[in-house]
Amino acid sequence: MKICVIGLGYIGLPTAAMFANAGHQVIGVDKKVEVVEALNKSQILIEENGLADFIKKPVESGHLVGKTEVETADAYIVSVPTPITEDKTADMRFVESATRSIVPVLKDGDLVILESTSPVGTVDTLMKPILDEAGVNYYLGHSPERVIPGQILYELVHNSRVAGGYTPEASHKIAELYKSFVEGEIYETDARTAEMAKLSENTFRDVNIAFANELAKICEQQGINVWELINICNKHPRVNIHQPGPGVGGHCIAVDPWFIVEKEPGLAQIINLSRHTNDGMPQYVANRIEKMLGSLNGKAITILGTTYKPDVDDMRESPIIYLRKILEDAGATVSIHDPFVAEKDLDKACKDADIVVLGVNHKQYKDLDFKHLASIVKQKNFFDTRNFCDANAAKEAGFNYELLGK
Ligand code: SAJ
Repeated sequence: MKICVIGLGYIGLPTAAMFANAGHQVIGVDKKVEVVEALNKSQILIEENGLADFIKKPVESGHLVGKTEVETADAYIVSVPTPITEDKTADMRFVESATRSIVPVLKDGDLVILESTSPVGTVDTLMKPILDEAGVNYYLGHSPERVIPGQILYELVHNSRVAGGYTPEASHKIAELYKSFVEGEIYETDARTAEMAKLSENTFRDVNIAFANELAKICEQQGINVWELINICNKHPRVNIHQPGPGVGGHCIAVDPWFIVEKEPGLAQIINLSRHTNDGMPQYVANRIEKMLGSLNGKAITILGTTYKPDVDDMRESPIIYLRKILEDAGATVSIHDPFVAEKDLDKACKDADIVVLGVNHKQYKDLDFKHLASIVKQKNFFDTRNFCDANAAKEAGFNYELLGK
């Protein structure tokens, strides 16, 4: 088939490459000229394991071509961002404009699939009325991506997938198309269920993390180590408590629950509270740091890691950005070390620090040389928000080591 993938970001580009490697003719469309030009030179501007190599073959064989405009195809896949606005509602402008760009080229029998995570009703109340303007018979539905950054190429193939059609025929056509590369189960349902399924999966994780964060606070008051507690609870065959931390980042889990709250604010109460709990964690961490230092004003604070999670270069909605702002607003000087996106020289970042804070559990921080660190910093204070560093090594080197949730 000829497939037009609209939006060449973290999801669109790997998906386009998957279809192209499976033998389809794929046009990857992005309005950013630099993204398209890079693709046509077999280059990528984002970091994702294996992706740089994965696009080479289809680009060289002509199966994957980058363009800035949508062109006629048999299937259109919309994978554009659905960011959140200031008032915590979905900004659907990109989905709307991508959908409009399909109208002039849409013909009988074509398939249009929304991949972007969207509020319930996007397919039937936003996309369908626009596409109907073409006056042709087409198939429409939602097949949300469920892949985790860092393992996108593996999960695109092996995860199960939802094919949520506006009609059962559309669900079936969507399922057939993804069978080109998906080895997991493809579950056919309607579009609204598919939209809600995607939001519910990420919300489950957000609520679970909020629970873990609440336990962390309770454990601190009750003289319990939350990490040990969760480890013990998770040995129960039906318990799976997630990990506490300095907050929830990324463009998915920190955003998607709001799309449910937006539709049903009166009903989505646990969901709403969980979002606020997780968003409150940077402030909570800042308070712990303040307790360790006596005050924040005039202090030099080094944070290790600033991406939204370990071993990726993605900073979207990272709680560390908020933590930094809170600390700076209180008069501290903050320096950030991150092997992926910030200062890469650890000595330089930690020199003369009053406290070093582990913000992200990047692999590089697993074996921190605390003895060496002790010779660089001004005060030997260390705060671990992830239960990741070697507490004994830190203490042996003379650090006052404290842990979130203990
Ligand atoms: N986090 C915790 N505690 C945990 C797990 C995560 O604090 O126990 C934090 C992380 O540090 C990070 C944030 O949550 O800041 C989100 O990270 P993540 O690894 O949980 O998830 P994402 O945002 O990278 O990817 C999620 C995945 N969803 C689920 O696992 C249900 C992925 O499968 C989705 O495809 C993706 O959202 C998406 O695009 O929606």
